[in-house]
Amino acid sequence: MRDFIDLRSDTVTKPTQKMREAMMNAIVGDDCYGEDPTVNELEALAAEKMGKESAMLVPTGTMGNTSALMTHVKHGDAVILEPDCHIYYYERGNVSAIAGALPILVSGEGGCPDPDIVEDMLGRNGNRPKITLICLENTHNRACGRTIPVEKMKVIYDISRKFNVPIHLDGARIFNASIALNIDVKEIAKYADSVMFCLSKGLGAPIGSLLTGTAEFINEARKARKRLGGAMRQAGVIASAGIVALKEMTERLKEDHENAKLLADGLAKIDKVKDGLIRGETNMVMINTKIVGMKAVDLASELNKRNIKVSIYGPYTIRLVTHKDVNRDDILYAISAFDDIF
Ligand code: TLP
Repeated sequence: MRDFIDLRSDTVTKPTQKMREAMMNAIVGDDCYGEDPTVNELEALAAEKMGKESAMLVPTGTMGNTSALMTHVKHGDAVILEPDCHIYYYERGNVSAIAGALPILVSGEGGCPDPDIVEDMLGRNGNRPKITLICLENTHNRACGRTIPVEKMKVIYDISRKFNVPIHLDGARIFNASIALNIDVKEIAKYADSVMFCLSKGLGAPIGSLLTGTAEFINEARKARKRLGGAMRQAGVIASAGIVALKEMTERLKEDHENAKLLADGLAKIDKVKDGLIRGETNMVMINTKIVGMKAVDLASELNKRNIKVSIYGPYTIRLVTHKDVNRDDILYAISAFDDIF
């Protein structure tokens, strides 16, 4: 019997040998005194990559987003969010419970809030809870890893400038977006005031995300991180793997995208599956299992019997994510497993 193929998420990726060696040899200091040279190096590299002044290492993407929310908004303010975005859907109510803000949900095509509605909401800011932040997500997880084209980000950015409201980008997978859109990450990041991105997903690092923005913003965000208990000490052990991730693992994401395409193309050839197939441009494939005639949990269980793990994304949705620890061969096997089930 072959080993399990884990397509639940790119978060399951294990650190590379080079990351493990970097972690073992990392030069460290107390980061709360700003004295960890490896953290400082990673933060400088991250800021430079995003085209921002400054960056802050946090253990998780959720803490990066939460620190950003706490820094951008005051209690009683309102935040525009797309209803399926990670901050609203998964982060346990941090926008209200921690940042004290009222979520204003704005849907739109491909996981991007509709610009016309955003403009309308901001135009009526006088007699409603004051909207002081717009959140975007690129790539968008629950929209099957879809990218938001930069032209669309620019439209929302221009609206935000008109009303003087900042944008926070959950760019957990911004490098996937940059590869798929074939542009530098800076070209995406420039349409947001703050950007969070993760090292621990497709880039393969074991731990770590970065929040980037102006120096003033990041100085404030460091206080939020402290309140959340995320100010670490010899965090260079984590940062060292992150440096390897940023320097060496971004370009290879195109392999993950090719494998997702291979998977989707293979599934599209299976009659019962093809109509339920949801495709993105990056490393995710979803299946609407209702169309396929099954509950998500039942399809996941059939796949599990064939040593394939997938995520259940709703009663009738499963998600499959490609990443560095699955190869072409694994994908071909996964297609054959679907073939076997149907
Ligand atoms: N996403 C995870 C799960 O939480 C769903 C996954 O498997 O995809 N923003 C986005 C867009 C994310 O997809 C995630 C994690 C996060 C933020 C949070 O990152 P962590 O897990 O590091 O807190």
